[in-house]
Amino acid sequence: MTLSLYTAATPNGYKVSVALEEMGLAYDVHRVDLAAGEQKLPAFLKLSPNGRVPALVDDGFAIFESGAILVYLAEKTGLLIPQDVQGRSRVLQWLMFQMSGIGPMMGQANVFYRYFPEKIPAAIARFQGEGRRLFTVLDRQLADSEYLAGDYSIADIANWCWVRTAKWSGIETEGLPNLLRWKAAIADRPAAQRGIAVPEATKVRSENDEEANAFSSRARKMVEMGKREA
Ligand SMILES: N[C@@H](CCC(=O)N[C@@H](CS)C(=O)NCC(=O)O)C(=O)O
Repeated sequence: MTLSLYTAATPNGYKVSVALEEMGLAYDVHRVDLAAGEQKLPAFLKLSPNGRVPALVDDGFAIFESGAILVYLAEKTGLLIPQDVQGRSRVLQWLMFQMSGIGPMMGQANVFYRYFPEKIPAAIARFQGEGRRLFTVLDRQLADSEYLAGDYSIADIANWCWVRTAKWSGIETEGLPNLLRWKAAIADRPAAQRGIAVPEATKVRSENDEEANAFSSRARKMVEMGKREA
């Protein structure tokens, strides 16, 4: 397969680069400049109709939505997903949990806590509180198993890429020992380290440094663009 990844340095983008690295697949990287609005250009909308990264193109076949991309790659390679129906279902359950819960809640926590010019305490509390609640669900699951759904899988990759950025969303991970153990174990994986360096090496952002401020202003621009689109 000839794989082209359209991505940016974001949790949803990292999910795909981490999976590609774990699977040992070769791929080209096309960086999409979100602050410049490249994700809304007609050419990109042909690959990703929602105007968001990531998108993957496999021999001319385009896939959008990071969860669907992970399933596509896992099915095509037979890696990072069990082959039996129930094992597969377990992985999909925790993948859906990330796609419908962790991602949207942490994403909105970022918007209201970091980027929105008006600070709306009730909105910040709601999204951070919901994020923390979802973290406790992961922590309970990880009390009895090393990974979320049997062996290390695309479900772990999807959740980890968001959980590792908890600080940026202002969500506490203290008091969740199983979650922290799992987070550290995945961070030690060489493929995970390579994946989060695509398209560029970043660190979990801290509040005060220059990079964080530059990132916030880019993200604010994106929020503004989103408002104009709505
Ligand atoms: N559900 C989508 C969400 C994708 C998404 O929100 N991508 C963000 C980056 S993490 C993006 O492209 N933002 C740019 C924008 O909103 O214009 C997925 O998982 O692929």
